[in-house]
Amino acid sequence: MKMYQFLKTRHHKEFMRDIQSQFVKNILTDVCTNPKESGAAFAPSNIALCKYWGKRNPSLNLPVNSSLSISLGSLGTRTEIRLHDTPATWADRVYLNGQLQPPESSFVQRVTSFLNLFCPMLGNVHFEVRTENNIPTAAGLASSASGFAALVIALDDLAGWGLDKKQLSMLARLGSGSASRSVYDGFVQWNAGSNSDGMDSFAEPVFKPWQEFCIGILELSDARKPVSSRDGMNRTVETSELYKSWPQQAAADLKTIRAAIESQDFPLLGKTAEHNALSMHATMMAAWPPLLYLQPETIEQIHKVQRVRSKGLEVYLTIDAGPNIKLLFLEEDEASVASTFPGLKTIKPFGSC
Ligand code: 2P0
Repeated sequence: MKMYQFLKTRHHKEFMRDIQSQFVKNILTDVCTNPKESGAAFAPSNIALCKYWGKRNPSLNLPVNSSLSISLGSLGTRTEIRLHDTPATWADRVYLNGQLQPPESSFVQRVTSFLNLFCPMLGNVHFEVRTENNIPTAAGLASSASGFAALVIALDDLAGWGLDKKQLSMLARLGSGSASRSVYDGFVQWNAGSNSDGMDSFAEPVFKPWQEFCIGILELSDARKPVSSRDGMNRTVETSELYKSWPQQAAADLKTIRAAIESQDFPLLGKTAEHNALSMHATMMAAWPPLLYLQPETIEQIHKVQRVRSKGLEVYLTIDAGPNIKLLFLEEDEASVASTFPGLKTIKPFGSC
């Protein structure tokens, strides 16, 4: 059995829970719990310019490579959480955008199994979670990133732990790797770390605002992706010969993107981010069974971006594990980019949306 298949077995899930519970205990060792009735938080969504692709430890969501993202300002998830002490028949209730979700749905299962990791500190309780996403639907923006970040920060608010951002980032990471970056605004670097206990794998802010920086969301398809990012990256690590060169390239790209942010060198940032995203897709296509998230419309738009760039429009692209494209450009080109790509939704991470 391949490792990515083994990761789905009950045996592995139980093993994973033990490791995650221990990790949560380690973080909360010297912390006092002082719960109130409810807690609330907002966390932004984020888009990686240097992608996270591949785990060195799937139980603790420890990545193979460090990554760097940009948070999307006021686009993200707002979550409110309440405690209910028993009755035993009561189950956790999870609302998404005002709708009570079926307990057997994968969304509820993921949220409740994450929250259950914290039950030893909170007693025999049930949770009521109300979560609202204002991310454009079907835009291919990872709602698990802002979702788990908002959930952890709301839980900290409810429990009165007073955790710092580094601890919040590590706990959000347990829910979803990219969530570790969503505890901050602006440019954010998630350090892969090298320790097996996961205590050195957390995100940090880059502290370099760039007012003119724009992101354009090009929605091309709202089809549900056939393979989740999680399964896709595990399969890539396991079966893609091309993946062997990925960690080295990602490390070099991260360094270049950091330098481009420092010097506000937009062409350098743009071309490195585009190269990084397309290289990640190359590792996926070389997996077996192959992972092809790009649709015909995606390929068409990649050609278009290259064509308009060759005519002098400074626009670059990045793509996550899906068919939609995110354009990168500066405010001075906003009008030209918008007229070239009809239907584009522009986000200014350092300004107003
Ligand atoms: C990223 N992605 O850096 C990369 C680029 C998708 C492509 O992080 O298994 O949902 O929960 O840690 O965070 C999506 O993966 O995966 C992702 P898990 P996650 O944004």
